[in-house]
Amino acid sequence: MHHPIEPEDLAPLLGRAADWLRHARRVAVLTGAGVSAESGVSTFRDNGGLWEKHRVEDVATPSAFRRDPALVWRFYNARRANLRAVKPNPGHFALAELERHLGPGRFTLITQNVDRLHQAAGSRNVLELHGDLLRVRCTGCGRVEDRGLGPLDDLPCCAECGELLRPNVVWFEEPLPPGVWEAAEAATAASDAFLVVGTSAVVYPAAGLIDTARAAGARVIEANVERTPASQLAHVGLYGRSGEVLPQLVRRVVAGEPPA
Ligand code: BV8
Ligand code: ZN
Repeated sequence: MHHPIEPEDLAPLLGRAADWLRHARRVAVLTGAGVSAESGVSTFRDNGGLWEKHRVEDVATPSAFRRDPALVWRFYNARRANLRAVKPNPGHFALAELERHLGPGRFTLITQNVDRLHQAAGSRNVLELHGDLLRVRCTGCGRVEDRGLGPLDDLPCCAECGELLRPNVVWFEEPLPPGVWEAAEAATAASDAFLVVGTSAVVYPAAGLIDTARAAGARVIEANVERTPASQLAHVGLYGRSGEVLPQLVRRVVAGEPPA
C-alpha cells in the first residue's frame, strides 16, 4: 500500500490534468466500481471479491447460470435491491458536469459499471461495456426489458414465451455488446485526453482501452485510491477518493479559460 498523497501534493497534479482535459479536442473516460463505491455500492474486489463465499468470477458466468440459475439470480437480485437505496455521488455529478462543460461530441463516458448511476447523475453519452442491472433478457426469445429495480421472482420467466430470464449484463467469457465495444474503442482511439477512474484495470477487453489511449497519443490520467496496472500507463496519477478528486479536477477544468 502506498502512502496516501497529501492534498497539497495533489494540487499541481490536478492543475496539469485539468489543463489537458480543458484543451483536449476529445475526452474519453473509463470508469469502474470505485466510482460507485462512494455511493455505497461494494466493488468487485473488496473483501477479496467474494459474495456469499463465491468468487464473483464464478457466479457471473454462463456456466454458473446453467448450473444454478437460482444462485445467480440471488446474486443479481441482491445487487438490484442494494441499488434501490443508492444515489449518485459527487464523483458521478462531476463527470456529468465535465460532459456539459466540454459540450456535445467532445466527451464519451465508457463504464464497466452496471448500476446506471452515471445516467442518474445526468451523464448523456454513456457506453455500458458490461450491460446493466435494470434490464433483463429472455434466454428463449431474446426480448430485452427494462424492469427498473423492482423485485423479480427467484427464477423470473418471460411473459411472452415463458422461458427463463437472465440479467442483461455481460458475464465472464461472454462477448461485449456489439456496437458498444466498437464505439468505446473508437472514442478512445480518437481521444487526446483519457481519464481512467476507479478500476482495478484487470478485466479485459475493457482494461485494454488504456493501452489504446496511450497508442493514440492521448494524455492518460488515472484517479484511484491506490495504484493499479493502469498506473504505469498514466501520465498523471491522482490518488484519492473519486468522490473528492473528481469534483476538484472538474472545478479546475471549468474555472480555467473556456475550452479552445
Ligand atoms: C471476454 C458484469 C471473450 C457482470 C463484468 C480466462 C477464461 C475466460 C476469459 C478470460 C480468461 N482470462 C481472461 C479472460 C477475459 C475475461 C477477464 O478479463 N477476466 C479477468 C477476471 C482476468 N474477460 C471476459 O470474460 C470478458 N469477455 O473476454 O469475452 C469473447 C470474445 C468473443 C466471443 C466470445 C467470448 C467479459 C468481461 C465482463 C465481465 N463482467 N461485470 C456483473 O457486474 O455482475 S466484469 C466486473 O469487473 C464488473 O463489470 C466490473 O466493472 C469489472 C471490473 O472491476 P472494477 O470495475 O475495476 O472493480 P474492482 O472492484 O475490480 O476495482 C475497484 C477499483 O476501484 C480498485 O482499483 C479500487 O482501488 C478502486 N476504488 C475503490 N474505492 C475507490 C476507488 N477508486 C476511487 N475512489 C474510491 N472511493
Ligand atoms: Zn421470451
